[in-house]
Amino acid sequence: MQVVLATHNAHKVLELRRILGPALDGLELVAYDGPEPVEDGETFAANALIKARAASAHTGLPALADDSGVCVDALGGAPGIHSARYAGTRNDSDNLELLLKNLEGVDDRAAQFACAAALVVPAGVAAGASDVAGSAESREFVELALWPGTIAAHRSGAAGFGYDPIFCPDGQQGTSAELTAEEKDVLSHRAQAFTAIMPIVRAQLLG
Ligand code: ITT
Repeated sequence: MQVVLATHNAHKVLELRRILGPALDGLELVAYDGPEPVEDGETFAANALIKARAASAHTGLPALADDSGVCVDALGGAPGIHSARYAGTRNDSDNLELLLKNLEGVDDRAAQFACAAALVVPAGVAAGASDVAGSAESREFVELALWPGTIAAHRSGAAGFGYDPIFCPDGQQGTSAELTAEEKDVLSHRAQAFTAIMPIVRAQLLG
């Protein structure tokens, strides 16, 4: 069965293909290039559902979406759901530099990456072989995961994307941009949220 991955962020696609790996057995993950909805939800979960609903409505397929960002305690949770455009445009380097600037002289560097993974199954899609007719209602599921850490004073490391060069995960030596892909894929907010939602995806779509 096909499942559309409702993101335009190539870094997320790369990470999710690696993370999901064998959990995709029997499912075909297809890219989404349809219209981007307005992300006007107030939470990661609400925005992940907005993206999954839009991709499902556009394609008629079950849709998976990711809404994520970094939440800094000393900034009241900012940039949070606004992480992708914190500095005004979708520029990872500008966003990261603005966050460093806003934390200059701040001692409390506690932060967390957050990821909401959403699944939307359109009406009529069968829940496995035993459900011949499929549900008359669409079905929606969300899993939220957090990855605690601190914000470094300077950028370090070249792997990953976004805020990785300044995010130091708790229990690790450096930033998440200094982890190998294999290490980040086990620890990250994205890995945790999608690991939690995949059994639901499989039960809903494959029975
Ligand atoms: P889609 O909405 O198309 O999925 P997006 O990049 O706009 O793509 P979000 O609104 O969820 O996605 O914003 C996520 C931002 O949070 C992303 O652009 C990064 O700046 C940051 N982010 C999320 N996960 C991250 C990670 O694993 N490492 C570093 N930064 C991350």
